[in-house]
Amino acid sequence: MMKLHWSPRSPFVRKVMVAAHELGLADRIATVRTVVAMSKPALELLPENPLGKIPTLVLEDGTILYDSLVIVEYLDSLAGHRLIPREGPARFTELRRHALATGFLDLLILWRDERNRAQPSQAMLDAFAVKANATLPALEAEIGAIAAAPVGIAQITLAIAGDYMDFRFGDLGWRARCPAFDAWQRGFAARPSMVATPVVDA
Ligand SMILES: N[C@@H](CCC(=O)N[C@@H](CS)C(=O)NCC(=O)O)C(=O)O
Repeated sequence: MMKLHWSPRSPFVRKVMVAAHELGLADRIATVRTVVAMSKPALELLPENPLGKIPTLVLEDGTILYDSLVIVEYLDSLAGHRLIPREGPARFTELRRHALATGFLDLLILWRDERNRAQPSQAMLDAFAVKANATLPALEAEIGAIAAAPVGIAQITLAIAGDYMDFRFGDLGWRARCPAFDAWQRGFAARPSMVATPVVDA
């Protein structure tokens, strides 16, 4: 079995688990609950990942892989490259769309961290809002093309970002602002891979 440092709250861990379900590899991964916090490094994780981040995957031969994209590339290579095209323009379009979706998740996590601080920086809060207000319309504009592509790491990450906004950023009102993204995301969220990996505060 492979071992995955895991948490039910982490959208990046969820990327790996949704990919594993899509690829039929979920039963080869044993999950280990690993508690991380930006302000409180998980010391027991540092020997395996000095950045102290999850997901971190340990293969049967002891090889360690991070971050989420590298892990998904690895799983995808086991299953015949179904989530990330192997080459050509489709590969770079998929990776660029993934970068937008995962970068948006990074932004949301940093934003949440800032706003939970005792004395948040207004400049930072404003900067996060400016970027979110640019990203949501960009996603709404591209969702038709993204939805027309095969299921891949970009769609997976985007659907997870939608659920993450529901989970932590109800005040963004993203579903009302992005009706096409909303409709597509509801459909994707019904896939068994998404249903099997709910994000919960546990
Ligand atoms: N780029 C990384 C991001 C992973 C990440 O930020 N994970 C969070 C949990 S959602 C974490 O481990 N945070 C702990 C920390 O930053 O110290 C990936 O895609 O795997």
